[in-house]
Amino acid sequence: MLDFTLTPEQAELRAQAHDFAVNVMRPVARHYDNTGEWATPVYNKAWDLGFLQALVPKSCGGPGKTQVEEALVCEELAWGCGGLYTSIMANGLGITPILIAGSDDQKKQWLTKLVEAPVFAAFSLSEPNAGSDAGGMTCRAELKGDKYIINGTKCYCTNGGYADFYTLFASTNPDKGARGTSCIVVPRDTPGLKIGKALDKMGQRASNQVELHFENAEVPAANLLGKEGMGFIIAMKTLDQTRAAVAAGGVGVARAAFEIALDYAKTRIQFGQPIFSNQAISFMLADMSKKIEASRLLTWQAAWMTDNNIKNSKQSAIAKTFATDTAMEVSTDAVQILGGNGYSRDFLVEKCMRDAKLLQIYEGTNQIQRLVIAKEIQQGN
Ligand code: COS
Repeated sequence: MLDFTLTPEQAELRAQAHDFAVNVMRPVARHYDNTGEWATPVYNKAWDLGFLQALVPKSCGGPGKTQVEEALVCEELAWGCGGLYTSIMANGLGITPILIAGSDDQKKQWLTKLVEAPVFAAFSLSEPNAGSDAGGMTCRAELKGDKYIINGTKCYCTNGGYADFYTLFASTNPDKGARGTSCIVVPRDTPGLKIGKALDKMGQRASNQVELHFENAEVPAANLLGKEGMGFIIAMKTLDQTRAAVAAGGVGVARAAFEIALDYAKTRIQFGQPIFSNQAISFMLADMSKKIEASRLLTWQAAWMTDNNIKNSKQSAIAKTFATDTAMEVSTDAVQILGGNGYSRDFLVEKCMRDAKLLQIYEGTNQIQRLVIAKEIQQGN
């Protein structure tokens, strides 16, 4: 059976997210983009509506949304503001290792926090010398008695400056490379954990990415997720699941830019007619629309596969690459269609273009996605 119809509940959820994007995000998007401040009032409201904790299962008191539902919400949030969207979406990324590998007790311990208050979790994998080569990490977690002693540096940790806890990937056995990594939940108030300076970014300036410095930071051994040595697999499985939400972000940013460009093309008069009447412009818009529709279908497919426990490494990498490349292309073309206006801060398309760029980089660069796709097709998947 193949059916693209949303259930009434899903349609309602999408409408609610769109409403939030229109009334809460858009009015302040410029402010947070200019200042880079942490948008507490926006996130509090996102929590009231259940978006911040969307993936927390019902068994832990959360909304228990599916990945398809998360994708519906994320498209609207990214339409509202690429930076604010990232902070909300990355909470799902932060908790997914716990959803995948946490025991029932660990799920209750960590995930109920997100239900009780607008709390952030942060996924911490990248290091200064281990970004795309995630298996090459050097951050070390040594088991001593009933504690892990952690030393090393992490970087680009989204929400890291404001998170209550981190799902940290560290090496528990450096001799075993990727197979020697483990995932450990680290509370923010752990002595020996220092939060570094926030990255000053080109776009998505409302989102927060920091370095984390560990100096003999001690956490209980009970915070290990799954077994020692499973960390790399947990990270890969997490990214398979969460890349659909990034793809959805690509669809949202692209749609935001497209709508402005379409409206402009229909109303901007040159040579006595709307510029849409020029095939050079209308064909650009047709291509933009084509790519957005395709991106959304790929996004839904990747999310649906996660919801149905079907391995989707290839499909989620395809969706992430296609949709975020689309966001970059569409927003760049939107700036072109608006000309000088597009380059000015009076219109949102320049912000969409800056925001789109990060989507092609985070949660695995689009070059890494192509590597994943190539490996998968080589294996006949
Ligand atoms: N699901 C389950 N297991 C997986 C997997 C997946 N999606 N992908 C890889 N694995 C397993 C492999 O099967 C292999 O297992 P064995 O040790 O039993 O053979 C192991 O993990 C290592 O896999 P592989 O050899 O493919 O690892 P590589 O070091 O070649 O790296 C890439 C693979 C490049 C895909 C990985 O390092 C990666 O995804 N990098 C990008 C990381 C990223 O997204 N960073 C952004 C952080 S979030 S902001």
